[in-house]
Amino acid sequence: MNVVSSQVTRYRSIWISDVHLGTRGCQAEMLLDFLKYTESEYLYLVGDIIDGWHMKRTWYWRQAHNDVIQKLLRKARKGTRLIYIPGNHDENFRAFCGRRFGRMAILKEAVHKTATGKKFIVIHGDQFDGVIKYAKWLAVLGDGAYTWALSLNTGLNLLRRKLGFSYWSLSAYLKHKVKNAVEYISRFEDAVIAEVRKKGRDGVICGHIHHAEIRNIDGYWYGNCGDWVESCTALVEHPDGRFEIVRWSERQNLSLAEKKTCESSSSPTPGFLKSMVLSVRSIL
Ligand SMILES: [Mn+2]
Repeated sequence: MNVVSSQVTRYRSIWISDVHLGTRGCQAEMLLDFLKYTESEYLYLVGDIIDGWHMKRTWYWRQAHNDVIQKLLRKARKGTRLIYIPGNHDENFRAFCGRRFGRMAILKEAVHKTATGKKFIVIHGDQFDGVIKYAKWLAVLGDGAYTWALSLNTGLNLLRRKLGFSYWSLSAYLKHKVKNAVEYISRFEDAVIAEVRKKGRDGVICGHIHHAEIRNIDGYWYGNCGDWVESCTALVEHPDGRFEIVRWSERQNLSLAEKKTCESSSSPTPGFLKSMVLSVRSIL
């Protein structure tokens, strides 16, 4: 049945994020299938892999969730360079940033050098929630205020947590503002790109907002690897340096070797809006 995925595809690099293991919404079987039929030199886990927040409230864990972790570790043992960048839902792992476990590195932020020599920042993206929250002032106050908002976001959320409040997140905010989802996504992207520009890199790869996309923003490369709750998407780099979004559920459903390549698309379409609504509905 799975004509397309009946053989292993080799990529140079793969990025996955927002798997949310430990929640009912996690599409663990779909991810297992993806991991089974793909190989890569680099495999980046771009945050929110295990949903520690959710598990503190409700315990939900299935064999398939174990299998995902075992499969990832086995890939590392067999030679894949596994790089784990914790997100806000698995922030407990941030305490281990800078450590290495065999071939798996845990980093706060990585720089990926592409096959064509470009340098892309790899980051989860929750760092920018604060920037979006205060976006209106920041436009007025400028660059110093931007840096201030970034650190304020981290500090405020640390305090909120100590006081027993939940994290203020873009995802949760979007959930209540679905009508403005498109505008907020573009604000998120702008905030991320501002950081890339500041750091003098060529582009960025992130997750967090559960919306896979490849775009060119003001001459900078923006890639988001999506999620494994609704869309089942991964970002991949081919050996020749081409990037593509792989939509695994679509691949499974497609007959013959018809490949859906997600080209850069900046204009929101009804289909996009529908998937956005579906996606934000599922964000915890
Ligand atoms: Mn997140």
